[in-house]
Amino acid sequence: MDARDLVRQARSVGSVNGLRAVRAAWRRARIDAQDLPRRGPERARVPGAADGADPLPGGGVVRFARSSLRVRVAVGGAVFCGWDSAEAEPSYALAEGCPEADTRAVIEPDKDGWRVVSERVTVLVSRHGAVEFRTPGGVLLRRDLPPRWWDPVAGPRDGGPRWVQRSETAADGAVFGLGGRAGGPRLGNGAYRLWNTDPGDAFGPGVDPLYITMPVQLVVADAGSHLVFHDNSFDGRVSLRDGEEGAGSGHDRPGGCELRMDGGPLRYWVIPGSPARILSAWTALTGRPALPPRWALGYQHGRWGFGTAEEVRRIAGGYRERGLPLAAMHLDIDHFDGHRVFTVDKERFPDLPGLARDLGADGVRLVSIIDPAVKLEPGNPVYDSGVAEDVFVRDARGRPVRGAVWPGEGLFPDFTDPRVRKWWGGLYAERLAQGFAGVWHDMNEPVSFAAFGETTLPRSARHALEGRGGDHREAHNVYALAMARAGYKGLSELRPEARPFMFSRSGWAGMQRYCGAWSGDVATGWQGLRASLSLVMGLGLCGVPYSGPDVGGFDGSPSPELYLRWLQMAAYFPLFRTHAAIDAGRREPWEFGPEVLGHASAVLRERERLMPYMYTLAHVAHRTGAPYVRPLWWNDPEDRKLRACEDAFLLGDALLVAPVMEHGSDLRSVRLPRGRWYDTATGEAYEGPGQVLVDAPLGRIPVLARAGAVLPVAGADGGVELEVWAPAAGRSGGGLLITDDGDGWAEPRTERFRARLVGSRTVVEREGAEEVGYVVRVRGDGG
Ligand code: NBV
Repeated sequence: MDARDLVRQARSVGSVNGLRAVRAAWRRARIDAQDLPRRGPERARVPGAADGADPLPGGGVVRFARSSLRVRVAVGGAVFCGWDSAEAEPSYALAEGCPEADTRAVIEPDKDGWRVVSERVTVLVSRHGAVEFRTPGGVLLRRDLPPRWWDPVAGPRDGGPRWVQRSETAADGAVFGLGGRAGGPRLGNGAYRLWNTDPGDAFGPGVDPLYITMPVQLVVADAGSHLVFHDNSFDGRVSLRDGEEGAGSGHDRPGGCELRMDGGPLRYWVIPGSPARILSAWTALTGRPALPPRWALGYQHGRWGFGTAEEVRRIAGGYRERGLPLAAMHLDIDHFDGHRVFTVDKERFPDLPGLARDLGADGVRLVSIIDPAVKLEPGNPVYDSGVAEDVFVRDARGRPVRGAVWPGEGLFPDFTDPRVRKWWGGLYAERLAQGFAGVWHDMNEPVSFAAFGETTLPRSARHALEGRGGDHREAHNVYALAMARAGYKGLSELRPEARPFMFSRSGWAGMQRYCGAWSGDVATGWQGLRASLSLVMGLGLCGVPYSGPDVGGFDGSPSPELYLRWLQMAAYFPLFRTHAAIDAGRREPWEFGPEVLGHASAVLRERERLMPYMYTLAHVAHRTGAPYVRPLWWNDPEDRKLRACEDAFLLGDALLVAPVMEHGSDLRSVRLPRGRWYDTATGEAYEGPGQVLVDAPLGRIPVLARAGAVLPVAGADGGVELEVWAPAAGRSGGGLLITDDGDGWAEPRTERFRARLVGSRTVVEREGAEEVGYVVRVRGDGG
């Protein structure tokens, strides 16, 4: 146990009845000691030599002495590889099962094995089971070496053999993804665990893993980019090693990846292409991101410990009186009755529907926390109905698994059972009746406090896994994903006219179909600010575009400067929410002095002004999987300097945001992608690619606009206007506006604009229309 574990345990023991956490830890250890199948003698296995191949739709199957490999190219260009007869289904990640095979792709003999040629990628399988993915031009994207399994000698075991796969990627490759990681966005040399984990304390960039892990890697290299997804929810470890160019004898040393899994199938998908194509194919496979209601793109304020309805009103009033925009307030577990999920403390919140109505009149929604564990307490209606419906996770001997949670001793619904999801989804009726407009799912890694060992369920705990049956080793990482599915379905059925608004602390590949995510308990400090950018960018590249941090950090008290810098950065994130722990300092913009208040108010107003653009980006993410927040290399993946840049991001196609990440700094060096960029504050033009110094006084962070960009923004009267940045000579530009009713399911309206120079004048046109139809404001030097 390291020091951090000790601190974590001391905290959880201190904060929730220590005895309970000790008991839960013992119980967990005992259950696993009794029931977790022991790892007996094992025998290592490799595929051995190939003895033939058979064609099948989309490719074929190669038969080896001790395994087989199915290669199947799907329509859209994603390639599936399944060893040991692993099929693409069943899968928690795939949105609609396995996509159809691309029947044009066929397997054929090659000099050292077989090859499957498809439009975007050629797959080569060697006689010993190495698999290469090459571009149509023949350049190597990745080479997976023959895998190795450890089979139990005593016959098949639940979960299957452990296995390891080593892979090589381009020497210049950069790796992103693996879910929400604090130490990225670029993932350097090191080991990354695949096991959703509550770090138990506020975290910074050094803490790994966190709440959302995913076996999803986006590899970006000069030769081309690809995404690889190992569809396996077991505990695992990814070790990454940077490549080196021209090392030793002048040859490149490829980048290395080793993936070790504790069980589950060895099956994976490879998606080659540009970053935009990859995200599109990835979200076609695992589901397009849910479209949040429009209000969820506004600024939101949470707090663990508002404590009373009066305090909620006071804070909302504080925003109103100062003319500060506020879209929602988030109630935490302190509004529950004794921390019990789906209840209300009637003394401190006597009339929640009334509160929701009053706030609603000012355009402020209420959002509720939801924890998965249900207090074990006969008489508690949620518990009673859960028992009646038999929804709780049991151990291998059929006894309900008890955990230590906020309300006391609790049981955990088994969301991997469709019956349980249905029951759970129905419970959201209570939240809607209380007037809540959305929900956030917490503690769903899932967490059970423990004085020692892991703070989750025993690995031997049984789960339905859609009727297949299995244990927590397989269900753990998909627990929150399945909970999100239950909540999303429940909300959509209970209130069919509205789009569910939901974000979650934990999740897995495919979670974007149902919800977004937030940072969890990011530490108050400059490192926490940095970690929050890493999380948002990394999640976006894994297909989860809607996320954001606790602005100001979860714990302690940020300095006025740090608070403001955080607010300035997060104003360009999809989820823009301040939130903090019960014992943390204040987070209201007016609590940091008049200077900060003035600047904060400018930030909140700017966010309001950008709403038409943000909402357009929400639709773009929903349609194409492209995240709102993108790395600088998004359109220039071959620019290595951009790949190395971790302190700035693109917001859609039009804006580049360079947050201030250090104390006392009023200047930012900003790396620019190619093309002309305007400082939106001063109008000064810069030419990329390159690095420039841009003023960053306390009142603002550098935000640059791409020349030619057409940005829909809110005008002074609230109507949409077009902010157009003059194209550079000889170039044109454009932009999009996507609008709808702000909620519901009606088809949105899409308008496309083009900007070009006529002489020195910038002219804007709307595609397919005579008139632009909006007030146009030209900025930059071509106006
Ligand atoms: O519900 C209380 C907190 C919540 O405020 C926070 O956002 C979550 O990440 N929750 C964790 C549980 C307790 C954390 C110590």
